[in-house]
This record gives sequence, structure tokens and C-alpha cells, in this order.
Amino acid sequence: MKPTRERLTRATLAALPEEIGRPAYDPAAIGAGVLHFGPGAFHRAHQGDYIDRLLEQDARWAIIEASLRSGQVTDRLIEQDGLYTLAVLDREPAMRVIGAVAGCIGPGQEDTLAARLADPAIRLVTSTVTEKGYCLGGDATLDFAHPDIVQDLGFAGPPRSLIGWIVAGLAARRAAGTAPFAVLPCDNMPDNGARVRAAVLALAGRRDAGLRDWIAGEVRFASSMVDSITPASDAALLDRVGDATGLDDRAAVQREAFAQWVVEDVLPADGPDLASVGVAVTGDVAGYERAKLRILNGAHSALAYVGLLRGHETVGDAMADAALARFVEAMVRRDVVPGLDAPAGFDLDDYVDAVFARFRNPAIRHLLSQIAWDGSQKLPYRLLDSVQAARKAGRPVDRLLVPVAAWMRFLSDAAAAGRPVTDPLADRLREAATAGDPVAALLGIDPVFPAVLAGDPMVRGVLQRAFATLADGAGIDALLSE
Ligand code: CS2
Repeated sequence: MKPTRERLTRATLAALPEEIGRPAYDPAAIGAGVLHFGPGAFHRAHQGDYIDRLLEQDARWAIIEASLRSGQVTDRLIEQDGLYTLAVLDREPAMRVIGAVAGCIGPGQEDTLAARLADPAIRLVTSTVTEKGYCLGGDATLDFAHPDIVQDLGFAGPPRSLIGWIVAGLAARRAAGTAPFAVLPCDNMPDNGARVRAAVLALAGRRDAGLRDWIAGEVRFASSMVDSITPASDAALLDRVGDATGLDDRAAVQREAFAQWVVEDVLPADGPDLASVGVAVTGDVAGYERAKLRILNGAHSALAYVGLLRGHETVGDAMADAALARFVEAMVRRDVVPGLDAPAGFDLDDYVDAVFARFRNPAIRHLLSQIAWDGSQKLPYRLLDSVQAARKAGRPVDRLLVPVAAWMRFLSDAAAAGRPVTDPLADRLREAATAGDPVAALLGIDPVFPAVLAGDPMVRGVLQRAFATLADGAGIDALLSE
């Protein structure tokens, strides 16, 4: 029997062993200035850490966490007075209790959420709702056929989608004559600020042209690039945190030591001073975002889909597979990097070196199956943009298409075994993956493949060959060593 430990709360903070960090401010005396949608592990490990350090100098910027779908995280945080432990697992592991959460709003608490969005103290709305949470269609504009958007177009009752909530919140501000909040999406999508702005304007325009124009003129939307490898919290992490802290923490998170946040320099000056806690505020987020998505996330997805076919479980295992690691490094250096324009002062080769070193971090167990989620949402930005850039420049695409074919194989193997895949397009993907010609059917899914690629006979040919070759282990070996 494990000892029963007391729960981490404000009341038990004082019982933490000396080596565990804790808020250097009074967590009971902070004001909420940021409202965040999607309090998942990544957000708690990343933004939570930046804001926690900001609160040491300015107590106005604590976070209200809003969860639209599941109350699991918000319930746990409420039971712990918003406190949770961040375990930084790297060469020198360190744990620190974060106090940045000032309140939580779970599903079903729409009135509370509406009131918070209307509260003038909230100056910034941030989000980590994954790519699919923005309800964008194939051309990256708001998907008016998405069931949540269809519902929100009624403008009756509480919204369902994030975009619907932003519109409703801004409408309330305008009606009350209060200054709007700024919007800062923090998901792995290129130009995320501009895309969310376009989606918000599209929905607002259906409600009221005056509201649309007011938002267009008054509200700042900033793009951002976020980076820190954050494996999902599991029982092993909670045990480890419990052993180290002596307290029961059910909202603990883990990440590597590296963390980066690049934010577009358009946020109002009266908002949180993110630069003071190490956020890079710049005019060229797009350059950073593209490099990160295509290098780090592209390599991650390649390791995930090919690695799973080779029977690996974690990024570390996949990197220890010399043939696979060599292949993915060659793909990144020879096929991805030539398609990128680096922001001034950013050395792409050094960045690639650093990313592969991070993937080899022995202290992190990052499951390939976690990275393989939502492939339909991730592939376009992570791999297919590189394929398009290579095609345009007349460079070969064979290597770049191997992970895409591996994703197709992953889908067809799952369909054949009756194994569900986690993806908002799961039904369509299953149907296509079991068609007579799965490659052609999958290429026809237009939110994933842009017409220039789907209609490109050379792309189709390369994919078909790779898809067939990936059917068995010997074929995979051969493909990786080409
Ligand atoms: C990963 C990312 O799960 C995934 O798809 O590629 O979450 C990755 O770990 C982060 O973007 C790193 O910043």
C-alpha cells in the first residue's frame, strides 16, 4: 500500500521539501488578467511557467483556465487551489510548484465564462486547443460546415466553439463600451494569429457587420510560436512527483528544460510584459513558426509514423534506431531546410542540431502514439508544406513522402485491425484507408491534401510505391537506406 499523501493545496504548500520550488508571491493575492482556453499539459508546462515568473514582478496577470469539453483538468486544479507541479526532466531534473492559475471554468459553466470574458481586467485571451480546435477548413479559413460552427451561427445560447466564444466575448465588450481583450493563439499552426483573426471576423460578420468592423479595427491578434517537448502526464509522473514533493498532485506536468515562446510584436502595451520573462517579441514570428513546424514537428511526425511501423514506442527508441534516425536527419537537412527562409540571425543548421539532441534526451519518454494523433490536422503544416516547397523548386520529394506514406500505412493497418485512430477526420480516414486504392482515396481528402499535391502524378506515384514498400519490415529497411 502506498502511503496516503495530503493533496497539494495552498494549505500544504509549506510542507514542501526545501528543494522543491514554489511561488515567490502569495498565490492568494494575484489578479486574473489572462483567460486561457485549453488547460492541457502543454499549456501548464509552458505558458504556466512563463506567467508564474511574471507574477513575481506583476501580480495582475494570473490565468483563468477555461475548458470547453472536459472538466477533468479544471476539477483537479480546483481541488488543488490551482496549484500544480512542473517537473523539468533533463540533465538536472528540477521540480517547482506553479501558482499562476487564479481560477478554473469547466464545461457547463457558460455564465461564468461569459462574465470573465466581459471582465475588463482580462486583457489577453490565449489558447491551446490543438489544431482542430480552431474549426478551420482545408483552405485554413473558418469551416462553416463544422457542427460547432453551425451551432454557433445560430447566435442563440452559449457558443460551442473557441471562435464562437471569442466573438461572444468581444461582442459583450463592445456592448458594454469596454476595451477589447487581445487574442494570442498558441498552437502549432503557421500564421495562427492571422488565421484566428480571419475566422473570428468571418463568424462575427454573420452576426453583425458593425461588430465585425469594430473587431477588425480595435482587436489585436498576435501570432505565436510555442516550443517545449511535453509528454502527456502519466501515472509514473504523478508517482515521481508525489515521491519528490511528499504531496499528492493530480495535475502535475513534465517537460524538457528547453522552452521557447515567440510572440508577434503587436500586443497592446498595457498587457502582460511577456518579454520580461524571456518571451521573444518579434515582427517575424512566421519565420520561426515555419522553421519549428517543418523541422521539429515534421521530424517528430516522421519518427512517429515510421517508428510505429518499426515497432518503437518512444521518440528516444526511434532515435536509437540508427537507420531511422539517419533517414529522418537526412530528410530534414537535405529536403526540409532548403525550403526555408530563416529569420535574421537564426541559424537553421544549429537549430537542426539542437532539435535532434533534444530528441535524444534520455530523461524524456515521449510516446510516438501521442505524436501520431490528429495526423490529418498536423501533416499539412509539418510535412506537406515542405513537399510543396520542394516541388516548386524542382527538388526531389521521395524522402519527404516516406512519412506521409507511413501515415497512410498507419491508417490502413489500424482500419484492418479495427483499431480506432484519434483524429477529428477518423471516419473519413478509415473509409479512404480501406478503399481499393487507399493512396488515391486518401489523397482525395481535401482538408489534408491541397489540389496541387493531390493532382500531381509524380507525388501520387512516389506515395503509391512507398505505401506498397512499407507493407513489411524488409521493405521499410530498404526504403530507409535509399
Ligand atoms: C509533437 C508536439 O505531439 C506532437 O505532435 O510534435 O507536441 C511537440 O512535442 C511540440 O510541438 C514541441 O514544442
